[in-house]
Amino acid sequence: MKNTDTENQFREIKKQHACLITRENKPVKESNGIFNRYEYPIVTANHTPLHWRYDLNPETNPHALERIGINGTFNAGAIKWEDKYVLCLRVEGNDRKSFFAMAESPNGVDNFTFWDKPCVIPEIPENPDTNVYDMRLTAHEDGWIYGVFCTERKDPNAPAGDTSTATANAGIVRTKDLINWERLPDLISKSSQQRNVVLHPEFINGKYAIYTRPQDGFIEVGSGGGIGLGFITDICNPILEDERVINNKVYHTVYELKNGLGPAPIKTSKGWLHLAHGVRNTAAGLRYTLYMFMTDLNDISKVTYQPGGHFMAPINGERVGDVSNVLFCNGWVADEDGTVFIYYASSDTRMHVAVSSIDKLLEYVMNTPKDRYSSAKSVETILDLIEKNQGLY
Ligand code: M1P
Repeated sequence: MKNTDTENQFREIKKQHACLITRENKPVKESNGIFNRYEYPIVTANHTPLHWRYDLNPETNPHALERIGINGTFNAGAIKWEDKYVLCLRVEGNDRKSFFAMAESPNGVDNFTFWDKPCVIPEIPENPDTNVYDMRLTAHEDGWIYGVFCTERKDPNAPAGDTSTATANAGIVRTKDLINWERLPDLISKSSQQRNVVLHPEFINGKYAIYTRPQDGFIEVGSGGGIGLGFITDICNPILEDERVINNKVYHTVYELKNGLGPAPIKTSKGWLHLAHGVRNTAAGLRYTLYMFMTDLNDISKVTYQPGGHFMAPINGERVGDVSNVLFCNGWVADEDGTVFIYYASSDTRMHVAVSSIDKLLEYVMNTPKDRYSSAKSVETILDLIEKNQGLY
């Protein structure tokens, strides 16, 4: 192929990429009043920079072939940084390895552009990570921004021939500029497996408070599976103390099998707002939905409100992807005017945004009826509302 043909191909590829990443995103009309979804996913594999994927030199890539494939961009941590909405995405390559990369938007809903290079996360030399994913970003009152993520390694005790069994633990990094990351030791806890670990933004009695999700096996939760809370005296020697489950899995709810905290909670005048995922089993496999709860400002282990059922569940195209029927959220941003940008991923494939406000989320969490754990009680709850609405319909 002539160089000019290749150059034309690259020109076209660049044009399409530019169109995609600058596409305007608008809220969809349908809404339950609590939040608004947006028309398009905000970050997909196709949004990743072309210079990560293509050898852009026509001499060495005469057929303009993609050299490094990206499979998905999902489960992003989020933070407002220098007036930009910044996501720390889990980017998964075609080789199945996940890594972190930052993308920023001027308005929180579109025009997400990746930073020039993926994040370089230092490894622990004596125990390197095989796969890293799902970073939660917390701007802590100690002045650092922490990233707590899942680090996965082959289980050293897996029987010979078992190439799947893994161990998961919480890796911890911190930064002052979102570019240079300092790796701290991994979380030291009694549980053999930890995922969905999230640092609370404030000290509690002079200690770091950290939400956990202990479980017995990599897949099987066993006696674990709920959202735990524990404390760390020295973040540079992160030994988990006094871990206890504060929000448990419950039979026949949307968090029947397991649950895990999403992003770090948002402080409001009424309590700490939490967004989490709940998992239940179905004939079609696991279903991940998002739910909310609130904890007490003076006692963060005390759940004060928890609406029944899911807050968000996968709909339409969100249902389908590499791991279908999954919504997962580990990043949100609360603006000073009360707007809340909820960054959620669908089916381990792509990122979306839904927009709400602190007022609406408080109203939702404090006034949505609780799960009363039986069909008869659910009917009673509806009858109560019908009664209240007499003369209004
Ligand atoms: O595939 C769905 C999710 O499964 C895991 O979540 P959890 O630890 O709660 O089971 C994670 O691998 C997560 O990244 C993934 O989205």
